[in-house]
Amino acid sequence: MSFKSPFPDVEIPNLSVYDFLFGSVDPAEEARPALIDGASGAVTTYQGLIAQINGVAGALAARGLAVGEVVGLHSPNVPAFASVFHGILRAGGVATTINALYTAEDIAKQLTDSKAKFLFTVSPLLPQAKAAAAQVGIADANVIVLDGAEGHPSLKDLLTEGAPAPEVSFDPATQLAVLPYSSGTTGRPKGVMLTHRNLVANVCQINPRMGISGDDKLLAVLPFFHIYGMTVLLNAALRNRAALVTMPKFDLVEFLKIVSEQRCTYVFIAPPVAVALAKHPLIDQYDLSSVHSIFSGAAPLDQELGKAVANRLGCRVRQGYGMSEMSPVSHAIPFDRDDIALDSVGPTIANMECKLVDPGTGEEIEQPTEGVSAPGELWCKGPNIMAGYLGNDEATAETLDAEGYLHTGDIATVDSEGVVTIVDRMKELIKYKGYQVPPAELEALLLTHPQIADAAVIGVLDEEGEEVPKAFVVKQQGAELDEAAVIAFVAERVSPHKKVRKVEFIDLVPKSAAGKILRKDLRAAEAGK
Ligand code: 4UU
Repeated sequence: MSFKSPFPDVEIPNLSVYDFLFGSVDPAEEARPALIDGASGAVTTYQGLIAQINGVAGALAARGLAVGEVVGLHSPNVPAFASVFHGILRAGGVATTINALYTAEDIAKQLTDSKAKFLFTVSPLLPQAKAAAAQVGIADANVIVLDGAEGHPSLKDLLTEGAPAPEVSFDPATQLAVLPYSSGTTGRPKGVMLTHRNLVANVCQINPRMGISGDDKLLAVLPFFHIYGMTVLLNAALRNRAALVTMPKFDLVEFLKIVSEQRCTYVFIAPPVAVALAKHPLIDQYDLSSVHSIFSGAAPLDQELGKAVANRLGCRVRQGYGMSEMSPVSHAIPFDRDDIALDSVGPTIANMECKLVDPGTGEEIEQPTEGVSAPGELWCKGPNIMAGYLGNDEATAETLDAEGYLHTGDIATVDSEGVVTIVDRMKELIKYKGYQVPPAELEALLLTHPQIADAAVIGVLDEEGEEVPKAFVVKQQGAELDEAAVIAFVAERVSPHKKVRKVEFIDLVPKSAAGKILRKDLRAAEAGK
């Protein structure tokens, strides 16, 4: 038996993301701040944001963007991100958001795979963006630099053209809105096909649980390019007419300064920030009394750590769980429930049902009538589940079953009340500070080293309890190679979050008869150390 959300179903309107978020903005809401640049304090009102969204949509349509065509968006969190993101969707385009830490190689791969026609970036990231665009044949005139750069149109150029937003018509239930990249349960990053309906649904599903209101000022330091920031910040916050205070990257002092100066009320984080909030002496030097809630997701939150943050800041702490393939949220501790353990991810959100399946036997694990169930792989079904992976039917079939359940690759338990706790991850994926690190990519790179005969990469916990990528390396015979050399070799070739941070030399990578790396053996050996 599957277990259903304990909450009643919510209605999901059949609207495009733009119509859902901005179709009903009333005159009183137009003057409210939608985005505040954390560094400068510059405000974009809802009216200003809507005008910019339509301006971007018009400029893209005038340049020939057709419904269903893909646009790359490669930028850290700045207010203009929202105008461009929603402008692309408003024009019927599909936004493929690109990690701001990516190398030119990573960017080129995503642009090629998604067949992007245009690329938006910012001047500090232009060298890698330009190299990638050149590699895939996107002309300079179609590489738009938000803050301007010689030889490229800027956002201002697009907006001053004054082209009207196009009249587009599409079915929100099937029309793709975004293509974030995720490695899913195995292999390289793949385009996750999320429709307008998927995104609208997830906002409707989480809205009653997260308690974001028009009076809130949310700190937007979690990247908008990642699905967590995209849905919870760019979509849910704007739907509720809250204000988003943007920060392009995490820096503790800057973070504390902005929260206290802007009087932020609701702060969305990944667990590494919780560590700083619980322990760092600097925290006491800032007035953080405006914060009523901290919400953590993207990696496991420790219960004691969560409690320490709540006590120190005198605020609510909540945890949610999600996955790009689920738009992303499937579980969240409701804002109005103080009694749910902080190391759980709460009950299943509305309109969803789940199963726990024993990965060894394939048998379903029953929800207990009292206590906690045995662990099993979490499968989820609902209107927020992706349409599939772009151009990869095989990966889609491995992840989405015939009944519509998404196999998350995470191991969880459920209790009699329906509260789910994530206890392990069976898939390959490594999370470094909440960012995805696909081990397959690092293994392929390690194999290009002339002195490496074979390699496997898994996630291990470092001294602070944070997950980091560790490489198990088999040297070529007679090779002179040490840990530092392997770390440096990878670091020179990948974006910073994908660096290998630990290395162990072994004689043989454990593999199945079919040649698949037996990561679980490496993980078991690691756990026994
Ligand atoms: C243990 O990380 C995400 C989405 C995170 C998210 C978003 C909105 C969390 C709460 C929320 O409200 O997506 P991906 O695709 O980058 O990574 C998905 C994987 C999961 O399969 C799981 O392994 O990240 C891990 N993960 C978590 N693990 C995500 N959240 C959690 C969590 N505890 N709370």
